[in-house]
Amino acid sequence: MSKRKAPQESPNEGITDFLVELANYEKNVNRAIHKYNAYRKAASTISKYPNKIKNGEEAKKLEGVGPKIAEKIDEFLQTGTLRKLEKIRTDDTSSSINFLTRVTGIGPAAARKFFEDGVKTLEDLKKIESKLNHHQQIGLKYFEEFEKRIPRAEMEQMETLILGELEKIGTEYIGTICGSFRRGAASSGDIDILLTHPDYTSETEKQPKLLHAVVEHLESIGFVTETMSKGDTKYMGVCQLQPSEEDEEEYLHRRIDIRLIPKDQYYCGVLYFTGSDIFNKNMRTHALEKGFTLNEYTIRPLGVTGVAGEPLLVDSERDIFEYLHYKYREPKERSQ
Ligand code: DCP
Ligand code: MG
Repeated sequence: MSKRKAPQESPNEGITDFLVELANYEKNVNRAIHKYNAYRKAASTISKYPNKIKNGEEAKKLEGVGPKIAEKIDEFLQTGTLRKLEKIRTDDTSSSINFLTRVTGIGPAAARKFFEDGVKTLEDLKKIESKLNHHQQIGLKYFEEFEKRIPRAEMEQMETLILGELEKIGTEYIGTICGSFRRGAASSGDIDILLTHPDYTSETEKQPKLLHAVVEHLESIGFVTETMSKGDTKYMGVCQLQPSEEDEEEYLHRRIDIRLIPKDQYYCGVLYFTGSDIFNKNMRTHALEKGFTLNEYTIRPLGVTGVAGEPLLVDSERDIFEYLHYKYREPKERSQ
């Protein structure tokens, strides 16, 4: 999962920026995930709104914008700033914790603990490097590189390389680069790969070898350079493209996640990891209204008592949309 989201261009950029900043504050500092979701949702609808918003009243007509957010929009439009944000920005606790969570491997809880131990900055982290866990050490080592988004052209090069190598390891592998890349984004925060293989289903034994063979091969060609964690079904690491003759500069180190998914759950996984997170939430809500429960693994009908039944057969993303009578949306149309 990537930590920094791409800014959205819109006539209301000032508003969406402050909403995203408040969202991150709620998630990282207060660990108030519902407030985080509420701000993200409002930011997302406002970013799609084509007109320049004139006041809170106008914004309140949009989905996900309630009276409290409308009030903040009024304050922002009238004064050009928000007292709440000014306070958060100058508050040592908030700004330090917010900063620490930008390091991969440091979540809101670890950040607060570091802060309480007097560890607040990159310099502080470097001083206690040996006390960090392996994931956090890598996060620190590549802090600047991981903050940079990956241009689409580089994502495309990595896609070609990864899918080409996959074919060499085993012709039956199926792989998809999901995340913002699949949605057509101009830049991505990380590389999210989903893998499956016909030999592996939710009925068979686990097959960690199918995942590890891919990771080891990508290491052997020098593409995967470092590992944060390697489980039976989920790999988290670092990769880097090798420069070709024409390239003048080295490529940066990038965050790469690879997940191995049973074939029968693959398309629910592809749908989920393509996102966006807001699109997923909306689709899950729609599913519940239609009497289904949808998650990253399965879609199941809900009985009258609300108990989920057996997973439905799914062999494509379209199957899921059809079960739900939800109009199919191309990945590019799934920003919300
Ligand atoms: N996802 C989700 N809910 C979460 C986290 C992730 O639904 N809490 C899904 C939707 C995301 C996908 O996983 O699109 C990948 O997560 P990322 O954080 O990598 O998000 P993106 O790939 O969309 O953005 P970025 O370009 O910043 O990586
Ligand atoms: Mg991503």
